[in-house]
Amino acid sequence: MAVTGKPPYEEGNIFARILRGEIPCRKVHEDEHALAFHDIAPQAPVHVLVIPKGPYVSFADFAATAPAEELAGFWRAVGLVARQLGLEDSGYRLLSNMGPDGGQEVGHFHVHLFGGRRLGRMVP
Ligand code: DGP
Repeated sequence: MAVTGKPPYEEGNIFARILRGEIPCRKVHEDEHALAFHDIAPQAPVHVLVIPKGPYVSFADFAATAPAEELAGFWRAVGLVARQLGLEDSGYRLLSNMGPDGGQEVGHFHVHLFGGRRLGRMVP
């Protein structure tokens, strides 16, 4: 039988350090459930990362284990950030890399928000 359960959360990951204020970030938004800041290596004119405040390793971890209030608060913040950045009319793209095959590099769940130009087609 497959072993399931919560994957270990590494407290030293870069986004945990940003949340603790140990590393600076260019903050876009912060509330009870989420922090949003500009990506250090932007891939589009607007490239913002939105992260939950809780210790979730990945999307799978967040989706499976976060309380409903945190899930709702986080996704509401994502929408709020997009609106705040003025992207709602022109549109934008949300992306979350999950695990090794998904190309996830930082072990704290995050959503990339891209916008500011007509984005190319998604290529797997
Ligand atoms: P991912 O591959 O989905 O885990 O993306 C991680 C993103 O995090 C990547 O686009 C670069 C960004 N990043 C890495 N280190 C830092 C940092 O110290 N500050 C900021 N603002 N972004 C970072």
